[in-house]
Amino acid sequence: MRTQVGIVGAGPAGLLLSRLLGLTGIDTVVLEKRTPEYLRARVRAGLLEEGTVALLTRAGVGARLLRERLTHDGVEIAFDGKRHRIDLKGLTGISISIYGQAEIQKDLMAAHETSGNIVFEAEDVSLHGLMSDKPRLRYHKAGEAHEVVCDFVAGCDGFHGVSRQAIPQEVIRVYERVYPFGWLGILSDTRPVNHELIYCNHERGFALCTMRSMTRSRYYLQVSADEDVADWPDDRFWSELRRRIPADAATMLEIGPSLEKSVAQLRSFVAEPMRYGRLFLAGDAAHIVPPTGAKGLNLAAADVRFLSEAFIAYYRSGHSELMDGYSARCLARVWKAQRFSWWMTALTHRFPEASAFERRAQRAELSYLASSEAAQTVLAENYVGLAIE
Ligand code: FAS
Ligand code: PHB
Repeated sequence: MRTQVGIVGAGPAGLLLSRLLGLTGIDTVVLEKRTPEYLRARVRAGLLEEGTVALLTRAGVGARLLRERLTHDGVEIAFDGKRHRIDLKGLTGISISIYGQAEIQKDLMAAHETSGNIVFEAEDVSLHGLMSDKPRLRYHKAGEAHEVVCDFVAGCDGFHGVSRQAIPQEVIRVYERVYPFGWLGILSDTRPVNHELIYCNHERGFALCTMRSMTRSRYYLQVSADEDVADWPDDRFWSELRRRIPADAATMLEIGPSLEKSVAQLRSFVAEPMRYGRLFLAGDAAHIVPPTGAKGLNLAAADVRFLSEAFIAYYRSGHSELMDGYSARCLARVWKAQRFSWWMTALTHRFPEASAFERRAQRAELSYLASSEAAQTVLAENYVGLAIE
C-alpha cells in the first residue's frame, strides 16, 4: 500500500489529522489496533477550548458539537465548604464548551466512513526507515502481513503507543512527574449538581463535579494511585462525593446507577523532540497532563493544527519551514499547559506527603485566588486556552 502520510492511532488526534489533510487532497492511511466499538465507548475528555471547537468545525465535524454542546461562562473552585466562582467570560471574553470526547470520536469516525482509509484491529504496528525518504509502516491483520509506504508518519497512538518508542533513546529526552494519587470517575444519567463545573479541595481529597449534558453527569474523586475500582460500589462513591462537595451542593446531588466507572493515573509527561526524521508525534504520544486543567485533548488538537498546517504547506509549495519548526512550536504550548495543569493539581488535591507548612501555603493560595481578580484572571486565561501562536 502507498500513501502520503501514514498515521498510527485513530483517536481524536489521528482522525482529526487525517480529516484535515483529506480535505486538502492529501492522502492518508490510519492504522488502529482497537475495534470501532471500543473507540466509540471510551469515556475521556469533556471540556473543549474554543480553539478546539473551531478546528473541529473547520474539519467539517462541528455540526452536532455546535448543536448539542453546553457552553460555560464560569467555573467554581470550592474549599473550606465555600464555593468561589471564576468569571471566565468576564475576565477573558471567552467561554468553554462541554461535549464528550466519545461524541467527537463518533463524529470523526462517521466523517471517515466514506473514506475507508482506517485499518482497525491492525496488530503489531511497527515503524521503519524514519530517517529515509520513504518510511514504512508494517502491521498484521487477520494473520496476514501488510506494509504501507509513506512520505511521512504521524505518531498519534497515545502514551502507550509504539511511535514514541521508535525514537532512539539517545535522541529523546523525557520529563515526567507521577502523582501519588489517581482519579476515580463515574458517569451517570443524573441531573448535574450545578450548571457549571466545581473543583473541590477537601481534607478527604479532591472532587470534581462535571457533566456531559444537563441529564448526564460526570464526577471524579481523588483516590490512591493503586485504587481498585471493585472496592467502589456506587453507594460508596455517592456518599464519599457528598462528603467532599460543599453542603449546599450536596443537598442538590441527584444520585443513580453508574454507566461507567474507572480509575485514571495522574501523570505529567513530555517527550522532546516531537519529530524524528520523517516521524512527527502528536497528542498523548508526546505529552500527558493531569486532567485537572482539562488540557489533554485540547493540546492534541493544537498539535494537529500545527502538523496539518506543516504538511499542507509542504505538499502545496514544497516549503518545509513549518515542518522544521513543528516540534518547537508544539512544545512552547505544551509546557505552558504542563505548568498550568500541575499548578491546578497542586492547588486542588491533597498530597499525602505534604508538610503542615505546605498545607498552610496551599490554603493561603486558595484564599488569595478567591480574593484577587488578578489571580483569577491568570487561572481563567489558561483554563479557556491561551492564544494559538
Ligand atoms: P488517544 O490515547 O486518545 O488515542 C490513541 C489511539 O492510538 C487509541 O485509539 C489507541 O487504541 C491507538 N493505539 C495505541 N497503540 C497503538 C498501536 N501500537 N497500534 C495502533 N494503534 C494504537 N483532556 C481534555 O482536554 N479535557 C478533559 O476533560 C480530559 N479529561 C480526561 C479524563 C480522563 C479520565 C483521561 C484519561 C484523559 C482526559 N483527558 C482530557 C485527556 C485525553 O482526552 C487525551 O488527551 C486524548 O485522548 C488524547 O488523544 P490522542 O492523542 O488521540 O490519544
Ligand atoms: C470531564 O468533563 O471529564 C472533565 C472536565 C474537566 C476536567 C477534567 C475532566 O478538568
